[in-house]
Amino acid sequence: MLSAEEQAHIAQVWDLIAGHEAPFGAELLLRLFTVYPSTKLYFQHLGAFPDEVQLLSHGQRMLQAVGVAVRHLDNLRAALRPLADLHAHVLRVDPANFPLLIQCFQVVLASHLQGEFTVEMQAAWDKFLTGVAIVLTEQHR
Ligand code: HNI
Repeated sequence: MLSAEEQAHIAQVWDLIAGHEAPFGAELLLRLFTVYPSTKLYFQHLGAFPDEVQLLSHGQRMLQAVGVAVRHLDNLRAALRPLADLHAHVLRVDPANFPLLIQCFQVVLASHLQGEFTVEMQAAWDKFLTGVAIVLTEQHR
């Protein structure tokens, strides 16, 4: 459960991302694939080195889903149900990958927002993204 203050931190940071989902998402994926190459296993259909167009396109879809989550903080499970089914049953993404993505997400935020990205904002985003990851992985077997 997120406090009112945590919700405000999430909304404040999201306001800076909204409208720029594609470039933020592409940078996130580039960091994820570069820092943790094992994550590329799930994206083999994109080839060994996904190009900018692929990164922008998938990055945008991923960040748009984060935007949906931001708008449904009180009801993440219902809002993300189709995506949870996809990741757990179809893509079968190992839950161990999610903390790697969360770490890269925070680095993207910190590198863009610099001093504006306070420790309280990082704590709120960590909690929020962990909540999203729990929903996307809890059906994994
Ligand atoms: Ni994820 C597809 C959102 C974590 C591997 N993923 C999607 C789609 C969205 C999405 C949206 C597109 C769905 C569709 O087309 O209907 N993924 C998210 C979110 C997170 C996340 C919000 C975490 C916050 N995904 C991960 C992780 C991995 C991952 C950690 C693996 C390392 N996702 C995939 C793969 C696909 C995917 C693989 C399919 C890609 C494709 O090209 O079809």
